[in-house]
Amino acid sequence: MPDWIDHIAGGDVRALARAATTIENQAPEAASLLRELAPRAGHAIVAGITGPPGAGKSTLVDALARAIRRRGKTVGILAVDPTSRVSGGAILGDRIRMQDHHSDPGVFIRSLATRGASGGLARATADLALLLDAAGKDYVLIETVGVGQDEVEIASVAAITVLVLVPGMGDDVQAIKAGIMEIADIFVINKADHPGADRVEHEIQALLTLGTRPDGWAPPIIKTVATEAAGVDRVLEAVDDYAARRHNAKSQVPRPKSGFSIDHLGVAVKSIEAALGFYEDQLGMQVSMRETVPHEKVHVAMLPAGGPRIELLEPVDPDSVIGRFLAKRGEGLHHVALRVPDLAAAVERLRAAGARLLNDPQTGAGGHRYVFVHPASTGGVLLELIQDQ
Ligand SMILES: Nc1nc2c(ncn2[C@@H]2O[C@H](COP(=O)(O)OP(=O)(O)O)[C@@H](O)[C@H]2O)c(=O)[nH]1
Ligand SMILES: [Mg+2]
Repeated sequence: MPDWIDHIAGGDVRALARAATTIENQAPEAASLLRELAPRAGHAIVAGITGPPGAGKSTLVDALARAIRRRGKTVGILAVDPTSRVSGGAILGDRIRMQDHHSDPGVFIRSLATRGASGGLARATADLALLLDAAGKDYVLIETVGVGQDEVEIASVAAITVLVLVPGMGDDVQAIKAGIMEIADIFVINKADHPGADRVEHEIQALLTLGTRPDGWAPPIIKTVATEAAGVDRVLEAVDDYAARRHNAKSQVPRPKSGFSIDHLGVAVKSIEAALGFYEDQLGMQVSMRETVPHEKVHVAMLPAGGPRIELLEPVDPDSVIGRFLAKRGEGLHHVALRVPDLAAAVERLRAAGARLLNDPQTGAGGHRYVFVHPASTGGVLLELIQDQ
């Protein structure tokens, strides 16, 4: 196993292909493989490219891959088609089109089609994205057909969602699944060589004026002709911009500059997919972000709820903080995260009063300083204190 991991991380294409098959087939060694890979992931820019069939997603992904390679970066591509339940024909088409990348070790391509439940496909997509990330790919592009809830789920595996629309859809834009519209970080109007691109643009603009996003990001609308790679560099730049912004500002919600505020409620669950069956499907909330935090061995899904968020936490490994919590206490509220105006002062006061701090203030992945306070000191709930910025 350690050899295999080294080969994967070292960019060995055959080791990577074998690992992808192992994960896709949920072979017995898949779980331990993912466990070993998780700490190496977290560097790739993971973007979902979604939209209706025939919009030009594959063509765009192909052009993006070329643009990425021209910049000397590497890319993994996952073509996920939940609609090809029977024929798998669309996927085959993608394979053929992308064949000329095959001699390039800097491009890795996998197609996935539905085998069982949609949750299973989303899980497999997430796991393969983690693999490609851990294998050192600079970008992971996930192509999915965007027509229903399954696809929203798959798209939400990605940190960035690019929604591809085409002219002639003007009237349909309103009708497009609201869920998909809402998760779009970047709008692409492909086939801009066809008449009607301006009209779709206006429709999207009109929708965007209906509200502002809590993170302040104004989704750009970019016209492309993917077959000629026109506008594709702008799409890649927008992806980079959004990735950089997310990286710099993990805390996306504007908050009062003084006083305390709830940042999130951490809920430990056995399966994020299963929990989203409630929060998304039944309740109608929308995941804003999903990621895996390798050093904490946890999958995270964020559900915005006004300013604060509900943070679903699924262990990557039973031998982890959340894994152990589940074993001991079962599913439920794991912690409350509170933003404080002055973390250093709060820590000083708490220490002086004899409160049990679980760590010295440290800096998290998003650059924020935080400390955990033991439930014994807080009235029974694990409390995370985060320095408000
Ligand atoms: N005219 C025109 N055709 C395009 C453009 N992009 C893709 N196509 C064509 O549209 C068809 C569907 O493209 P494809 O990438 O397979 O769409 P997907 O189903 O969204 O992956 C193919 O015949 C492409 O050559 C474009 O910008 N302009
Ligand atoms: Mg396609």
